[in-house]
Amino acid sequence: MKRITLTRFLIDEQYNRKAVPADLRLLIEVVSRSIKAISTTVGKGALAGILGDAGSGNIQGEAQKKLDVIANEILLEANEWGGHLAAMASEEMEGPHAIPHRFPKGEYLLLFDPLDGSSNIDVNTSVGTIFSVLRCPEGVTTPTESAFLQPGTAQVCAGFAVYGPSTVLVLTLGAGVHTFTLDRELGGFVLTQQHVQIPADTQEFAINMSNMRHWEPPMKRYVEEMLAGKTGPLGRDYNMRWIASMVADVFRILTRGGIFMYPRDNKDPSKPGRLRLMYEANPMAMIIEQAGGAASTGRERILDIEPSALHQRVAVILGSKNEVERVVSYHRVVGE
Ligand code: AFP
Repeated sequence: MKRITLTRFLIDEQYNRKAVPADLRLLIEVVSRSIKAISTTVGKGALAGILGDAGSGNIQGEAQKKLDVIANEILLEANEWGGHLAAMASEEMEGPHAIPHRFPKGEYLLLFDPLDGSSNIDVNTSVGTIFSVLRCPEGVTTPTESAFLQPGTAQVCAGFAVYGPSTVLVLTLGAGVHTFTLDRELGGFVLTQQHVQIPADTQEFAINMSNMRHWEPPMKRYVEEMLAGKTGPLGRDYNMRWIASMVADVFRILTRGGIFMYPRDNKDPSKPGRLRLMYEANPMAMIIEQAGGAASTGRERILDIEPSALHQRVAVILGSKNEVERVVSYHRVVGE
């Protein structure tokens, strides 16, 4: 395949397909440069004295890793001066980050989980960055939290990076899912897959089984049926993978199919799930649907959820369409 850089791809989308306005193209280029910087930093590991806890906590009440804070800073500093953003929001910050008055503002809102899977960073397992782009509501010059509270269907762009054996950027602008691999010699992203399609069926599931006793009946039923294998009601054997980095599990599903589940559990009734809607579930749901998959809470399409808070959590069941639809059907069974 002729080597097409991310820049070339985006310019083609802008001029030939009219799929991406210039400001959005610039925003994506800046985010991709931030991802390169995070990839380089993550790659240094113990050599840079950046592993371990930062000694601080985030809005979620979780201990921050040094790299959580570093990745967040990289994204803020790279994106605040370019003139294409009205504000930013991050898993690592309580409220929106306003664009300093000395810089020009734009029409987009950028949301991100700067380092997803950070509990894996100290054990050298793949981590990543997840981002989502919304339009700032008309007439809003100083976006507060409410400006961000738009359903996932309002996203104009979604993407994530996996910092694995190679660094891969997965991107959708609403017309398919494409992947770009970082060429460290070139210093840029090169198109490696266009119009990714997820197989509708799968024999591979991803879930943290240690929570099984806390799940609701429909989830217990589904996992027990998969564990029953060929002689069970689903009539086939299943394999299991759980990397505990959503970016790595989702990238595998984009590559070979599968179903990823972080369901609602009764461990903490105040939390309807572990994953955050605005900067984890929504961007991943847009990507999965654009690749022909499905993404649900079990009871509703994730992209249709009307958000009520920037850091709200949600149950996530996403991946191969036919398997997700089976799980959703189990949640419709009365009394389950
Ligand atoms: P961290 O960023 O705190 O490591 O959480 C990662 C994550 O949000 C998501 O990437 C994983 O799929 C999920 O949590 C793993 O959760 P468990 O540690 O409960 O398996």
